[in-house]
Amino acid sequence: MEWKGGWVGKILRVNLSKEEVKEQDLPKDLALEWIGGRGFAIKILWDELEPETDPLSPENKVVIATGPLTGTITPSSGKLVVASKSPLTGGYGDGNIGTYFAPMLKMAGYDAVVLEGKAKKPVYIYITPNGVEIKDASHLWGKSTIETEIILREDHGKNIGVISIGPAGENLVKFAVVISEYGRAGGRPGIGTVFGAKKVKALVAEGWNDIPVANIDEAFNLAWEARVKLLSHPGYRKWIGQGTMMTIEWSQEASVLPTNNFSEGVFDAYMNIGGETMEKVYKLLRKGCFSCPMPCGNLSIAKMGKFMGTWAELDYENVAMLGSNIGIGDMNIVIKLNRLADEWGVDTISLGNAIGFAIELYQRGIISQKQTGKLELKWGDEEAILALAEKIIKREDIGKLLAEGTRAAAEKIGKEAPKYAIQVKGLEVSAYDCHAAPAMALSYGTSPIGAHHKDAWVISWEVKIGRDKLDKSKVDKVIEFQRIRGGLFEILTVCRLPWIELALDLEYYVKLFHAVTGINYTLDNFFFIADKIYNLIRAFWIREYGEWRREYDYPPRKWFEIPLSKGPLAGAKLTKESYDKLLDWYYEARGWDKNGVPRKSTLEKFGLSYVIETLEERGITLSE
Ligand code: PTT
Ligand code: SF4
Repeated sequence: MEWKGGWVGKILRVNLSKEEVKEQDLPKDLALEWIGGRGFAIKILWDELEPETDPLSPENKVVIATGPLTGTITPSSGKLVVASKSPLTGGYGDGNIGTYFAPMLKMAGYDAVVLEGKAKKPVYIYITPNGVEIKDASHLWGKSTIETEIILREDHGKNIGVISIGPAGENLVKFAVVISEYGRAGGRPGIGTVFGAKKVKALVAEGWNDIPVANIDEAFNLAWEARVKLLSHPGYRKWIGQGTMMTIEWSQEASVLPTNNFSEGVFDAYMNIGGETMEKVYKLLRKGCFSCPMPCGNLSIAKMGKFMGTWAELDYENVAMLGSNIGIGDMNIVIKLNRLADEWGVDTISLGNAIGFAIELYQRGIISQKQTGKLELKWGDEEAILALAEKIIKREDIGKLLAEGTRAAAEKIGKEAPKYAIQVKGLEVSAYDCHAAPAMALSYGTSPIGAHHKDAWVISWEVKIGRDKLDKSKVDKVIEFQRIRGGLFEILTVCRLPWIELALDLEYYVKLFHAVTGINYTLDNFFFIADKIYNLIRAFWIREYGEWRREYDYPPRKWFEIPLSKGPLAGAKLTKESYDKLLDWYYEARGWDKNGVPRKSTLEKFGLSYVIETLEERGITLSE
C-alpha cells in the first residue's frame, strides 16, 4: 500500500547531547499501522526506551508528532501530540496542543520530531525546509512562555509556530506543560518537565512547502461540506461565544463541578465564573487554531480589582480547577491565576489540584504553618493561594513537595494525606467530580495517561442514562469513547471538538483520510489501531512499573470514603463493589486478565507478540 499524501515522509531526530540533527525516512509500517500522533509516540517510546528509564535523564525521549490530516484542509487540523515517559506518573504520558507549530512543522518537511539526550546549556530548535539549527537559548531561560514567544517572533518573524516551556519546566515541576500562542497548553503529565530536563526551551518551525494531498478536489469538497455543516449547526452561535466554558453551568446543574478539592459537586458562586458571565463581561476576543471554523479560544480580561487589565485564555478545566476547586468565585482572580499558569507553563488542572490538596490538609490539621512557610491556607483566600502557587513553581517550603505532584506529596506527608490526593496513577483528576458518576470514574481509572477526561468523557451521557445504573453499557461507552477520542482523533491528530460539540459525523474523517492520503481505511480499521495502541500503552506502564495491580486503575479514595455533603446529591459516594464490577467488565472487554494485564492472545491479535517476550523477561506472568 502506498500513500499519496498526508504524511510528508520524514522524522527529525535531534540529539541534544551530541548536538546532532538527523533526518529519518518515515517508516512505511509506522505510518500505515500507527498513523500518527499518539500512535507514533507509543511505538517509538516502547521500541527505543530502555525499561525503567529515568524520565528526567538524557535517556528519556520526547516525541512531538503530527498526523496525516494535521495541517491539511480538514477542519480544525492544527493539532499536535507531545509525549514522553512521564516524570509525574512514571508511565506513558502525552498531551494534545492546538498550535500553528503543527502545520508549520509539516510544511517544514517533518511529520514528527524526536528529542534525545540532554543539552549542555539551554537551547531552542529552529526548523525550516532549509535546515535545522540547535540555537542558544541562554537569553530565554528564566523567561515566561509569553515573553519567550514574543522574543522568538521578533527574531524569526511573525510567520512561525512556537512551542515553549516556562519557569515550571525549567525548575522541573513535575506537571509542567508546553505552551503556544500565549494560552494553548499540552502535555499534562509533565512533558514540559522533560523539555526542562533536556534544557530545551522552545521549538520554532517555519515552513512553506505544500503538504501533499492525494485528491485535492475530493478533499476540498468534503472540507467545504463539513464547514457548512458546522456553521449551520444550531449550537454554533453558543459554541463560538463560550466554547468549553459553557460546561461550568452544566456541571453545577449536574452536581459534578469540583469544589474544595473535589469535596462537593456544587459551588455557590458558580455564576460568577460561568460561561454566560464570561461571555457577557470578560471576553475580549475569540481565538482559534489553524484551519478551525469554530474557534473556541476565550481570550478574557480582568475587569476589576488589582488585576484589572490582566488577560488569559479561559477553558472549562482551567476555570473549574483554579476557581471552584479552590473556593475562588471571582473571575478576575481566576483570570490572574490562569495567566500565571500559562506564563509559568504549568498545568492548570494539576496546579488546582495541588492547591486544593494543600488547603484541605491544612484545614484538617494534617499540615501546619511550619510546612506551608507561614501561609494560612483557606478556601478562596486569593493572597494565600497566589503565594502558594508561586511557592510551587519556585519549589519553596511545601511548594517543593507539591511540585512533585499530589501522589508523591501525599506519600511523603503520610498520615491520612493520600485520602485527599485526587489523582489516578499520579496524574491529577480533571474537572469532573465522580462521587456519583461511576462510569466517568472508570474513564479516569482506565485512561492511558492517568486521570484525564480526554479519552472517555462519558459523564454527560451517564447523567442522562442514570448514574446508579450498573450494567455493561457503561463499560461499552467508555471503550467506544476511548477508541474515538483517545484513538481516532489522537492518531489523525485533529481536534475532536467538531465531532463532540457540533456533531460532525465520524465518517467525514474516514473520507478525508482517503482524500488526503489515497488510502481506504474504514472506521473499524482505525478502531483496531486504537485498541492496539491501548494495549501497547498498557504494556508500557507494566514494563515501567514492573508489575500491575487493580488498585492502579482505581479512582481517588475520597470518592469512596467521604460522601458529598451539599446539593441535590448530598450523601452520594462510589462503592467499591460497583466499581470493581465495572472494572471486571472493562478488563474482560479489553481482553485483559483480572489484574488488568493484557492476555497473550490479546497481544497476539494486535500483532504485539514482541511485547510478550519483553514482559516475560521482566518476570511478569501473562495469561493465555
Ligand atoms: C489538556 C488540558 C485541558 S483540556 C485544558 S482546558 W479543555 C487545560 N488547559 C490548560 C491551559 O489552557 N493552560 C495551562 N497552563 N494548563 C492547561 N491545562 C489543561 O490541559 C484545548 C482544547 C480543549 S480545552 C480540549 S478539552 C480539547 N482537547 C483535545 C484533545 O485532547 N485532543 C484532540 N484531538 N482535540 C482536542 N480538542 C480540544 O482542545 P493536554 P489546547 Mg491541551 C490555557 O493538552 O495535556 O491534553 O491537556 O490543547 O490547544 O489548549 O486546546 O476544557
Ligand atoms: Fe482549536 Fe477550539 Fe478549534 Fe478545536 S475547536 S481546533 S481547540 S479553536
